[in-house]
Amino acid sequence: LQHEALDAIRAASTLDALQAAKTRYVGKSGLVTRELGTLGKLPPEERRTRGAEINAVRAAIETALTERETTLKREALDARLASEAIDVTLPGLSLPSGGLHLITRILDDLTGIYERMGYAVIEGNEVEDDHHNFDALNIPWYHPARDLWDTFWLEDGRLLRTHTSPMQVRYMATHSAPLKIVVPGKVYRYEATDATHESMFHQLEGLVVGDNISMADLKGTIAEMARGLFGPNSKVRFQPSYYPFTEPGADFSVWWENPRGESKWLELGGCGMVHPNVFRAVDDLREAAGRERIYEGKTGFAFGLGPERIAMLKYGIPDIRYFYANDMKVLGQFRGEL
Ligand code: FA5
Repeated sequence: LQHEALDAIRAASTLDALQAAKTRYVGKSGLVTRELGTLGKLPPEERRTRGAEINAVRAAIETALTERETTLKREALDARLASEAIDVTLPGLSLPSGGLHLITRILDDLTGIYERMGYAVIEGNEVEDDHHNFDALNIPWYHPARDLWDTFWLEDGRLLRTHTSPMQVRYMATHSAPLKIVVPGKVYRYEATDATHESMFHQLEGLVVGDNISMADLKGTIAEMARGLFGPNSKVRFQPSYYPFTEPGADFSVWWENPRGESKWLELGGCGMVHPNVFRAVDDLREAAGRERIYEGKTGFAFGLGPERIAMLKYGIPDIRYFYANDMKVLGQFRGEL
């Protein structure tokens, strides 16, 4: 019996198997325990020697059990230590790092240039109403210029702003002059996309209102922005244009030389002197809200430009749709640029 038990103990390769062997031989109703139970039936002189014999067997089995248990436990621990070992000399995994989107960087650059000229940076809402996006900007519903801004209408009659100009109206309705603000943000147009047109893009609106503000101030401001964006030798050109909310209105371009030595006039956006009808509409809104009419008789200029345009020319990006296709191969090239 002792040989059989010791063999079984040696063969136990897991703690569970060892426990089974323990139960079989020295458990409550194990084989050795049962032998002890038979002692009572023996004559007293045999009982002593037989008892001593069985106890010796039992002790040998228990010693073997304890030893085997220690060995198995140490093996399990060794295996775990080996599998969980960390090699601190291996090089670490590098995590991919994020970066600001190219357009975010251009907008940050632009607002930085204007902040240094004393402008406040304001953000507006992308869901607008007809009145602020059109009527108050001197574009009544029957005005043909509405066709210039194809619109995404919402079911409740509101719309996605087609330009950042409604913030001119919103800001003046609640703030007094003199003022200098720029408004960066997303705008939406219901148009077919192509290499130079997206249905979602960005604008930076500028508005300055005070006394005796002139077209010369506007030109000087745009020239200063161009120097900030494209360097000290950049040149600006204004061409007459039409916007219902300006009189007169103009488009402005900058002379742009890229690092490859190419140069051309790059049209950046629209601008002009704020139309008296816009000031009147703002005063109407102020009056309706119980505020003073303060804008009639003021002068001011406004401009609106597209940062995607700037990025395309500055970095030679041939298609505006690259910006929002979320292709990391494209976007990743511009991390750390500017
Ligand atoms: C406007 O939206 C006027 N609100 C700008 C303005 C403000 C004029 C204040 C006068 C005073 P326009 O529709 O031209 O104007 O758009 C201005 C600029 O936005 C364009 O010069 C161009 O750079 C950009 N832009 C216009 N449409 C798109 C388009 N579909 N995709 C990308 N950029 C566009």
